[in-house]
Amino acid sequence: MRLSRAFIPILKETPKEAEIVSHRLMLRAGMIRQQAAGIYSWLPLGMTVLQKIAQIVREEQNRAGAQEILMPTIQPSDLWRESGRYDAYGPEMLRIMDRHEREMLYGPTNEEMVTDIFRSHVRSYRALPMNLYHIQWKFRDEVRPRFGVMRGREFLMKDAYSFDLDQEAARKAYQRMFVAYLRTFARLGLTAIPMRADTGPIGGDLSHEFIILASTGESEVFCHADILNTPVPGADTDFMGDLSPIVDAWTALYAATDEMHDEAAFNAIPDDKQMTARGIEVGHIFYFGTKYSEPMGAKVAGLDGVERPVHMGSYGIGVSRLVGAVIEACHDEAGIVWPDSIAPFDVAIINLKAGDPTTDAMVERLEAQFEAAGKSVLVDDTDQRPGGKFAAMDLIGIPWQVIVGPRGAADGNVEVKRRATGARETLPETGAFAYVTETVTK
Ligand code: 5CA
Repeated sequence: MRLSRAFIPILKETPKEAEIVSHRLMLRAGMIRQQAAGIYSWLPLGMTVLQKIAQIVREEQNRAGAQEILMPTIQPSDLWRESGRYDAYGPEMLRIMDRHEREMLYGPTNEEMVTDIFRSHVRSYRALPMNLYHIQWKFRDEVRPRFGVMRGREFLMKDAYSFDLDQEAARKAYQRMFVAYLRTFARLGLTAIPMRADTGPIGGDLSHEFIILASTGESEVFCHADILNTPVPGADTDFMGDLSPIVDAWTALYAATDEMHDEAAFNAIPDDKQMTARGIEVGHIFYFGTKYSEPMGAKVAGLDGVERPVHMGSYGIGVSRLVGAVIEACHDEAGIVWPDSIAPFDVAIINLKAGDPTTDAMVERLEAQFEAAGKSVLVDDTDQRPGGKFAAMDLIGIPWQVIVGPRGAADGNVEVKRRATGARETLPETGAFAYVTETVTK
């Protein structure tokens, strides 16, 4: 992609309405545009990152045995009357009347709808365990949408729903998602800590929030400092095997959000290991048993032929919130520092003298070499001053910059800069590709 053709509307000034760094940087880098309070358009750079995050979430859900579906954003109110949540949900729910005066709503979550799908098609324990997920827009009419995409009204969520015969099997389903979440957030370059959490309007009595630590986080959290050293499970994890050792290792040490905080338990931690911090909730998992299956009649026959309400859990990840959360965790004074796994481009090639036959030819060779290896490349072919080019590339945070200037090009050299560390190397043109690709972690 050529920067001269790319739609990346970079802002020179710092937008005044943005209170936190991720919101400021997303606006300055031209990733999003606000259309109404808490409602955003995603411009090309933002859209690419959003899709990359969604893809990692999807791969880890599939690895854990969940199956992808797509439910609509608009739901009929009848389902929510069956569960009793239509009135209980209150003004956060956006209620819509269609032309036949049927009450509809823009889904804030999908427990009712997925329970309806399940009850219409599944009758026997033989179909279990089952986990269905989708990645779909939600609407919650938040009292105070703020911090850009971090607390929006319309936002993209991955929500998965597990179905099991009994509580014991449902606990295993919960563990599978717990472990999938640890892997997902690690692949996004984040350390997310599972913390005992309140269940709110979703219900149930077992729940963990996955929290990343950031000074701008909305929740106050408390944990044992050593929890940050717990190992993340590998790609070879057997999700149908016993995951208790992994879950136990992550839950043995104290970690709780303020709603679940137990002062006495926290004080029992040695003083130098007591950690109080602010955090961003990037995921939330729930086990709620038969809360929806019982009133909605979602039953399965067990081995004994007797029908019982199915045991359920639900598992959310804030996909659009994660774009902001990653920036909160990965930035410096100059701008965003994308983790390699979700960067909008893998490599930026900066032509310091666009129009010069030597630099142009070198840029084209490098671009072809990276693209042939499946790397996405943004070529800065504009005629801006070098200072402006460097500032723009630092702002949008592409992990590698390959700088092609007329002097270096005359000697066959380029400069390679790692955005995260600022480290620069002068290399022969033929060495740049190997240097970058051998350091990129996918
Ligand atoms: N049905 C359950 C699990 S699927 C559920 O809705 N859980 S939730 O309410 O905790 O939301 C799941 C995740 O969505 C949260 O952890 C958070 O990361 C994200 N989220 C929730 N509200 C917002 C919002 N207003 N803006 C952006 N992301 C949000």
